[in-house]
Amino acid sequence: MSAILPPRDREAFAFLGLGSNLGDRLAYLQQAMELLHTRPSIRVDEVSSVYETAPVGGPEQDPYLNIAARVATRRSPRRLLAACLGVEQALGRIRRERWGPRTIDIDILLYEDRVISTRRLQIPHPRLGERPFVLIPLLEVAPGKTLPDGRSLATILGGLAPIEGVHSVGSQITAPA
Ligand code: GSY
Repeated sequence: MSAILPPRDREAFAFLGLGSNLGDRLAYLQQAMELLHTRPSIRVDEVSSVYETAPVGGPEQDPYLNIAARVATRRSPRRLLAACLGVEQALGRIRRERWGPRTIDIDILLYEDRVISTRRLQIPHPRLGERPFVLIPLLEVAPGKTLPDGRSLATILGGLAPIEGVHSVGSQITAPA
């Protein structure tokens, strides 16, 4: 029946990248998934397994746990971003320094095949193609996915080999029911 709905009422699929390197990292990732799922018009559909990853950029800091998630949403990209920022705040994220340690980071990586470039929001995420800690979990929840420019995620990841500093620690986050 979705074909007869006007576009603004249809669910879109978006892919999120999440990371945590402060406190109980696993608990923050699980809570982020639960909180997003309770926000209006967001359904967390699938969650990747968890990877422990060496920090990239910023000051010396502890390793991250990273995951990716597929969400179905009736929100616009801008309203989805607002929900992600709200969950970051609820989980005590403090923006002290750029690329510094954080309880939780939630990035919109992809939103359908949309390309958006505003000061506050860039989709696809501008550093997506450079970061194995993003691409590896993302491929689990978006197998076969291509970027709006036609490049496949798998091909981009292949170009980053050899990959170091990304280790699977299993499927420890459950997708909210
Ligand atoms: O961009 C997200 C925050 N972040 C991460 C991260 O999530 N994982 C790793 N391994 N390094 C990072 N550096 C930053 S900033």
